Amino acid sequence: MSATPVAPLPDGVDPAWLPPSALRALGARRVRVSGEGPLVATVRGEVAAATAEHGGSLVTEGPVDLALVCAPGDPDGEAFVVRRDGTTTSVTATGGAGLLHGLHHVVRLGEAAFSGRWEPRRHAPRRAIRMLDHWDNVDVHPVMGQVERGYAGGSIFYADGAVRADLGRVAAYARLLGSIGINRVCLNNVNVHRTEARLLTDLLPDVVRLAGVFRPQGVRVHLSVSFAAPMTLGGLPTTDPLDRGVQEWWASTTAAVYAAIPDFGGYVVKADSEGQPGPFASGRDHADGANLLARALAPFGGTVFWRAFVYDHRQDWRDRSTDRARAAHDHFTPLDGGFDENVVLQVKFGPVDFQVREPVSPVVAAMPRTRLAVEFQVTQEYTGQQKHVCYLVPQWSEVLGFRPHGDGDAVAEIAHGVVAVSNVGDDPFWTGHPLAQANLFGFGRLAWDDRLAPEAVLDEWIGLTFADPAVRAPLHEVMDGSWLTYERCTAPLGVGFMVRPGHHYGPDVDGYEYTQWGTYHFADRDGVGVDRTRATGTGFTGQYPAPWRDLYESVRTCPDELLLFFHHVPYGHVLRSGTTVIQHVYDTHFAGHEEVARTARTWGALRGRVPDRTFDRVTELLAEQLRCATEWRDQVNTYFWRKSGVPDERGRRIW
Ligand code: GCV
Repeated sequence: MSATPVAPLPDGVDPAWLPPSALRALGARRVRVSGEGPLVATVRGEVAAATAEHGGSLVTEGPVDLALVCAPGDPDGEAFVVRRDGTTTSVTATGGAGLLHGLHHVVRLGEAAFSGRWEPRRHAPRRAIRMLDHWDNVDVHPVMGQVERGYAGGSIFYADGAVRADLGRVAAYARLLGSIGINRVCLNNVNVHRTEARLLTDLLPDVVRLAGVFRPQGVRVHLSVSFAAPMTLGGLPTTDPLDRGVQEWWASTTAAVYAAIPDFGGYVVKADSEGQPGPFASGRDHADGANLLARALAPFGGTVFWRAFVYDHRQDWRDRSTDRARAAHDHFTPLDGGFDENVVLQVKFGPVDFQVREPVSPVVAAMPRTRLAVEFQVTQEYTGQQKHVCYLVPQWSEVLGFRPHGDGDAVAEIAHGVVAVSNVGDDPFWTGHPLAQANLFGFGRLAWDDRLAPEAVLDEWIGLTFADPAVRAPLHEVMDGSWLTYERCTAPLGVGFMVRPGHHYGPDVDGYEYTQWGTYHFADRDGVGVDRTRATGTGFTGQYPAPWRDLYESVRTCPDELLLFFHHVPYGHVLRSGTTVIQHVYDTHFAGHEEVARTARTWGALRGRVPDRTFDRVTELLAEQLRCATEWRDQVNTYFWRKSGVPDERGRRIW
């Protein structure tokens, strides 16, 4: 009966949502764990540690309060059944992963798992692919740092130009991921630089070590690979996906990976995007490119995650016919049906780039013969960079619940997987902002079951993370609405960006207006917004099926929050809410600022109720958030007042 000891938390590292107190209810019980296998050993290790801490016992016979049973059946099963008979709670699963998920279900329930009577209930993930991508570099990149768009310090995987010798921190991270049901992790940046490309070949032994740390938590590892690898690593004269030599190179390289890591998950590829190499160089399309890798992976059960983030990043701002929002649909929908079974097309949730508000990507509804994964950003590139409180689960929940055909399946039902860019680094709090841990937790929970309410997910996170029940209500006040507050503070009505080019932090209304990146707002003295209609604009609305193609097309039916994404309107245009666009800009920016100030006051009352260092870190960051909200308010309001000449009807101060 083997037990894998719980990885000790390295000194000074925050326990996130698994402090010892989170396992108190379970740890105070008599518990039996039945079954064998590496993940059952993980469960047994968890129970041994919790019972040692809280006075319960791990027993092999006699009556128990909790029976965790791995029964014969599908060993890869992730589902579990939880029931209560008399005074015994039991979790039954056929696979070690299912048992681990069941254990953490009991942990989340706390005392409620051991009281009352309830019907047996089966829990199963709503989708098999629940993945986190790390944009970590082995080396420190001169512009992007070690973790591209990382706001929590350096990489937990790499230091000093190599995989870390001590993977204790990674083991603690794997435990956190296992507890929320994440089952795949990609270990390196999709922008694959020279050293990182070698993770596939001569640095593979280090990837083997990382895979060994994730495995006991049911997490398979993946690598981002460069499409140019046959040339850069293999010395071949071409990367052409139809070239026999290239195919053989990928086949033999992949076979070597699987010889070392039999449960390797597969590849992630950013091709022909923002300077990354791809099949276009050989005159081939993205199905040719993706299938090349898919065929190398197929004999081993591997998957290629092929990103749909392909657009012209060298656009001329004068050119009004090119619309970045159209790009993924234009490139990929003609290829529907042409991808192999083990290709997953990874589509950013919106058509542009992880903005605080975007419509759902039209690609999701347009490729019924392709396996799709929807990609989110847990890392807060455009949503406050983990300096600001921004609980993003409501945004993801809204996206997953969106029905592209009006009725019929929601995004959550269409997508085979959900993927997100991780927000973790070597910061003692993991995520820089301690409250950003809730986004990581929430992503896992929503990936498992998109029907969970964001407030309920937050409630779980608060209950596990903080021992004092009195913090629950104030934390909901601080976090529940923080995404909408962030939206009010920043670019209005879905128009996006208005951030400083490069680092993407803080306001800069015209920052991207005359750049090559295709992200414009077109504000002039009369109005603002991007005309993406079929009638007079770029025709992007036509990429949606009914009813959205028509609802978005008309200013009368377009949802307010997306109005400027789809339309260029005069400042005096009256929104469905009854207010004018210009007044909405003023009102939301004043309101957003006040909400941040209120958040800071609510948080201030938590001194002594949360750990001091958490309190201090959040307090410090809220001061920065308020400074930033002031800057956003004053710059955006002043910009639009100067452009439009329309004063605030409430006479508030604009500069
Ligand atoms: C990894 C945005 C980010 C880039 C990122 C890219 C992507 O453009 O700013 O840093 O590159 O998305 O998703 O590939």
